[in-house]
Amino acid sequence: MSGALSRDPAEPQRAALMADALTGLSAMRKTLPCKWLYDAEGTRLFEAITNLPEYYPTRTEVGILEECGPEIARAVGPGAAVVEFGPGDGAKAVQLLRQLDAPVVYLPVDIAPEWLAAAASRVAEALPALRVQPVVADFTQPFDLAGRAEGSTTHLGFFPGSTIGNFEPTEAVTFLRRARTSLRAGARMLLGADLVKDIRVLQAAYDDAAGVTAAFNLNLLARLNREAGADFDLSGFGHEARWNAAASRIEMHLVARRAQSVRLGGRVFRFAAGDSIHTESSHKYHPEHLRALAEAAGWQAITMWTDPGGKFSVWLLES
Ligand code: AVJ
Repeated sequence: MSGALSRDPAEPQRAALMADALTGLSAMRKTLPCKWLYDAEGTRLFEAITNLPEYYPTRTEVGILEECGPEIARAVGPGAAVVEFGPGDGAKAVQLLRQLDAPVVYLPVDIAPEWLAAAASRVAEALPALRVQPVVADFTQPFDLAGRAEGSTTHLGFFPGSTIGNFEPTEAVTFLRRARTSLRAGARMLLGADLVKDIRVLQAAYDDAAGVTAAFNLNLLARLNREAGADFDLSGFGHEARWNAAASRIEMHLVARRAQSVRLGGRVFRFAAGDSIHTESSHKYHPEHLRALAEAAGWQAITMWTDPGGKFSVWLLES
């Protein structure tokens, strides 16, 4: 049955996964886009990562938002429409919205309606008086809020978790510029970004002792087996977290433990022992570099908050 005529809502997703896998595995340096890490199992494993002792970003950012909440609330003022790019489970939105001064509406933006619904209902339950208006859109592209922010005095974009770090720096500028266009003129943006630090801390955060990050990474191959009919032998690949100093980023790789061939979409992909598939980049910024990216996208950095250890940063940008 052709994808276009299929009634299975997962079919276009699968076709896109297949197309990305064929392109990525055919490249000189094999790669798979990190967005495919997040199926139901990947999302569950990522949640587990955020609770690991080695994975500092989530709890550090939550701590900054807690500590600096009143200051953020004063800077934003009353009556905000909060637009979150990729709301996850909505937990960070609840934390932010509770601290703001009388926010009017929460607009989570995501391409996956089922995740949006989960975030929206979590926020609605925690803040029953708030209007919640999910927006199904690819937030890496311009989108239209189409009157959904009515009654608000100001727009606040919210992009926590250092997801900005998963973009190449040039893509990060493009994202920030498009976000500025999608929000109303005079909008603000609250942005979480991980900072450069001791390599050993980074290595441990992306290659934890319990092996949860390894399972998260390897799940991508399991997903290709499940959804794209590939025949990866998971025992043939190992997880590696590599610091790329030139690009200031930690990279996740899946490294072939031995020579092997894998079938996918009627093709055969050969691996020599040690060949890797690059599955994610997580850029770590110096504050000046992040400020320069924001300014290149037309934003002004108003305030940067950080934790006492200087591990993570939260930025308030103004357009
Ligand atoms: C929350 C998507 C930014 O890059 O730190 C965690 C994902 N990858 N461990 C990050 C992730 C490996 C995470 N992001």
